Amino acid sequence: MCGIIGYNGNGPAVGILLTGLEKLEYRGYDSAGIAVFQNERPRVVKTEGRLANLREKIGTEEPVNGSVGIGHTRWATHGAPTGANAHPHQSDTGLFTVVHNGIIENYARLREILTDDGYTFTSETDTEVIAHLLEKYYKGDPVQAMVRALPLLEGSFALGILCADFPGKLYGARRSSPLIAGLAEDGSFLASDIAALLQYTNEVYRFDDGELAALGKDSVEFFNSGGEKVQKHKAVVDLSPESVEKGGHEHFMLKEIMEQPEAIRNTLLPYRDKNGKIVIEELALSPADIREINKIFIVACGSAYHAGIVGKYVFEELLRLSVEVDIASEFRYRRPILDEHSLVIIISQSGETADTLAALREAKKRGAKLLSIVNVKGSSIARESDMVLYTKAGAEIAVATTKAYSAQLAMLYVIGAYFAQQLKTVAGQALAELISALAALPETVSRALELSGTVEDIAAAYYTHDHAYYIGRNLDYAAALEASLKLKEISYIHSEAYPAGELKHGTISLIEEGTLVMALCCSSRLLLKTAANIKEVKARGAGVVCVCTPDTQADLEADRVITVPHTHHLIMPSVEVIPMQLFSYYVAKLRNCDIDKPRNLAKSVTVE
Ligand code: F1P
Repeated sequence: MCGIIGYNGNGPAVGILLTGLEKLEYRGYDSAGIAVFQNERPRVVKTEGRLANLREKIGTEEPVNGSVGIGHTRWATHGAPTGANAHPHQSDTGLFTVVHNGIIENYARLREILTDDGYTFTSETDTEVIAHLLEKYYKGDPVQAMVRALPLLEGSFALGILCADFPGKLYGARRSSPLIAGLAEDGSFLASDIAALLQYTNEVYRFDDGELAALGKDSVEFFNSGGEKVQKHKAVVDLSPESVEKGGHEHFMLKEIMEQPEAIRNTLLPYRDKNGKIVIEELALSPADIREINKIFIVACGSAYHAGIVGKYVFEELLRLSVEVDIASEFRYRRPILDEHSLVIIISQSGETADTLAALREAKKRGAKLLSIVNVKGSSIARESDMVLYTKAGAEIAVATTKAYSAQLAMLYVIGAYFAQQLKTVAGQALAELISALAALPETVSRALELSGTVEDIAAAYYTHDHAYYIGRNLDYAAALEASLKLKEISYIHSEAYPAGELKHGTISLIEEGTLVMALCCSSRLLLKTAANIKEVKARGAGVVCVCTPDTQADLEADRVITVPHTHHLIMPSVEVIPMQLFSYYVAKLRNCDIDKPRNLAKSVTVE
């Protein structure tokens, strides 16, 4: 939520800040602003709406000159997305200028105290208290002002700060929200995410929780929360500048859909040895440790949660172990029953999702074993986990995830197959079949992507609908959850996913002439059951699109059929979700939606 950029160098800051914000716009895009030191005073330009509005505003005003500045793209939490609430925010005298990502939970109380102290507020944001607090505690040293002011804040923050007394410096601080610093030939940088820095450097310093930094034109100094200097090591990020560009595609989402075979291939690659066995060197679990696990919890949010539901079906079938899947924001507050025999698997693309991180901490407190599946190296969840397995989806920019979800599924299959191998819960031949289907998955997904044209035609037939219902049983249902979320988040069509057998317990009352039902029918074991449910909705006038395999095609009474390649039944979700992602994409395109940046959403949800 919200993107932060900071620059201190010799070049013109305004262009660098705006280009950086472009790369971070996926994090929030309801308003934007910059502050640049001009004649030794920070000059602020901000406006509601997309970054394009800010560019336009800057273009019509007197040129913003200067080579030190901060910028922000916002996802509103406190106060509507207006120009007044856009960041940066300044303290009363303009001494401190601040951009913030996160939430200050005790801001109302702090605002009262600061108002009593005589400070005036010009916005409804929680952020403004930070600027005033810094001014209140300032005695000539901005780092010391941070040391005194920041512990008074409850909640989360990543901050970019300018102090008018030090026009040659830029300051940063972090608690729970992501922040990195970089040093390149052209100057020093602060950013929420490496995407904004890749064109300058791929070597970054990651702020640990509680750390502060002061950035000069060619220096980055780190301090702990007490203001003592700390030595930091640079981390090298394995991403190219091109990986955060569209590469000829109209949208990042389509590019990322097309990159799925590679994302899956790269994710699977390290884990299959030459004898066709699964090896996971990063797992600090002996066969005896694995045998001691009596329950698995999978905890995540959004699409990562949907990947977890696939994981439940896969693990229960392969391991005959009970698996609970929970939404992180529920899990963290429901006092889950965990002990040292529980394995908690945390799934997160960004590794920064606030609820998922809090769920991880809760599980840790209760003594469970912790294994995380994360896409972003060095992210908070990765750093706080006992064991981390990295998906190798590369940078994902479109807010609606596709390739990261597919990579998460691939990783869950690897874990399932590995545990089954260690626990000997699956016969050798059956396990070998699963592992070889897994090895062939990138190729199978490539073939599913060839259905793009067929799916585009079907999207053209249904894109005007206002409602859609996705149905399926077992793993088809797990895939339906993700398929339905994709449609609603990018096309704004109301969509729900139901277990096919459950529809008649209420929701079928909504089916009427022409209602769109997407039926996922890739499980041959349950085909006849789902086929009967399709008949039920057809009898009530629904238009039905079926996703099936060559073996499950017969017996389906559908208006349109999408036939995907067949693979091992446990990994069918990875294949059937492909045309569903494409369907959502083409529907959203026909409805002229902002596909990569759907309204009200943000890619990295760092608030509760
Ligand atoms: C979870 C998630 C994503 C979704 C969107 C909002 O994020 O729900 O699945 O696509 O970007 O956040 P994460 O924990 O997997 O980063």
